[in-house]
Amino acid sequence: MKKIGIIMGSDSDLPVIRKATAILKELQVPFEVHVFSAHRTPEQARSFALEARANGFGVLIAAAGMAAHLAGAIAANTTLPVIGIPCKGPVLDGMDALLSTVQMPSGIPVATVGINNGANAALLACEILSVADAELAERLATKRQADTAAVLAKDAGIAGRLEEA
Ligand code: RP5
Repeated sequence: MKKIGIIMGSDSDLPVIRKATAILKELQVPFEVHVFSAHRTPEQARSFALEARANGFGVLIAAAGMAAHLAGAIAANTTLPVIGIPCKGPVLDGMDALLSTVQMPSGIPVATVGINNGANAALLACEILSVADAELAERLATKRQADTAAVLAKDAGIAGRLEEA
């Protein structure tokens, strides 16, 4: 199976990445995690992207905050699908990173998930890999059913919880 590459701009982005790695572990998808910055370690970020396809990766996830150029910089150096996670920063609540990540020029796409949404980044990466992997597609379908059942259980219990309060 192809690996998923996860790059974060700083180790301060780790709480967001943990949401992604938890899902990849649950779905038994191999992954590798790195700290590379578009600004602080641009050469390492570039090399990783240039070599990613040859190194067995199928999808890349890039998470960064503030002036979040990481996903775009990775996408500029590979034709693998790149998913960007804008991370919430201390000043503009992640809107800075969201716009920096999503507003890519035509020709260099970055599939951008919501602010801090590591879970959706992992799920989308798995969905992309599942196009060529029937077993992963089955695990995704099973997870979707379980997630639906969990919400239905909340529906069944909500009236009782209102009574408790
Ligand atoms: C970005 O700047 C990183 O992705 C992180 O979200 C933000 C702050 O980084 P640190 O100053 O915490 O290392 O490049």
